[in-house]
Amino acid sequence: MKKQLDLTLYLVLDPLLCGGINGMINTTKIAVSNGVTAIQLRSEHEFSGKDWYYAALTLKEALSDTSVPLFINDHVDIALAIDADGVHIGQSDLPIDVARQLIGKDKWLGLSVTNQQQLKAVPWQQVNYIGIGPIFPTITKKNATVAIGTEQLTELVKLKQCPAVAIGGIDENNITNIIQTGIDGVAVVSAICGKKDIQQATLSLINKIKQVK
Ligand code: 3NM
Repeated sequence: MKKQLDLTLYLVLDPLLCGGINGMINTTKIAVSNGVTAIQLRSEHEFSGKDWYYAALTLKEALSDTSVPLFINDHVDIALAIDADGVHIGQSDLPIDVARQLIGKDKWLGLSVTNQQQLKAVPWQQVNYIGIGPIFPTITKKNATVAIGTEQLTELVKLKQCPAVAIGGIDENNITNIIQTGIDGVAVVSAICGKKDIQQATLSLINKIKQVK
C-alpha cells in the first residue's frame, strides 16, 4: 500500500548521532509514535553498502505498520533493493531525471535546493517535494552551504511549485518562524537524533508546528 506524503515533521536520521542502527530504530519508533510524519536515512559518515542495506531494511520493517514513508538519501540502489517509499537527491548527486527514471513513477522523489537559481531549474514534473536549506548554520552536514535565513526562505516558498520542507539548524527555538513562512514542513536531524528524551524533543517540535498550522 502506498504511504502518505506528509512533510509536516520530517526526521532525517544520522546513524552516528543516533548511536548506531539500534539507536536509529529506537529513535524512529519513538519519534513516529509522537508525530514525525516522514523518515529519511542519510549518513554523513563512512557507511558500507551492506550497512546501508541492513539499516534501510531494518528501518523499513520498523515502519511497516505505520503510514510514515521511508526515504533513502542519494542511494537509489538501496532504495530499490529494499523497496523504499522514496529517494532524496542533492544537487551533486545523480541528475534528477536519471533518478526518476531509475526509481519509476510510483516512488517519491525529493530534491535539495539552496537558492533561487536552483529552484528555478527544478523539473517540477519529476519531483514530489523539495528540501530548502540550510536555513540556519548547521554542524550536522559537512560542506553545508551558507545559511539562507528566513527572509530568503520566504522568497523561495513563494516561487515553489510543489510541496517543500525547510532544513538546516532548525530546532524548538526557531521552528515557529519557519512554519510562519508558509512552508509545508520542517526537516531536522539534531533536534531529535541524539537527544536524551526523544519523545519530549519530538513533541516540543510538533506542538510548535500545530500552534501555527
Ligand atoms: N541537508 P540539523 S542541512 C541533511 O541544506 C542536511 O540541504 C541540509 O541537520 C541542506 O537539523 C542538513 O542537525 C543538516 O541542522 C540538518
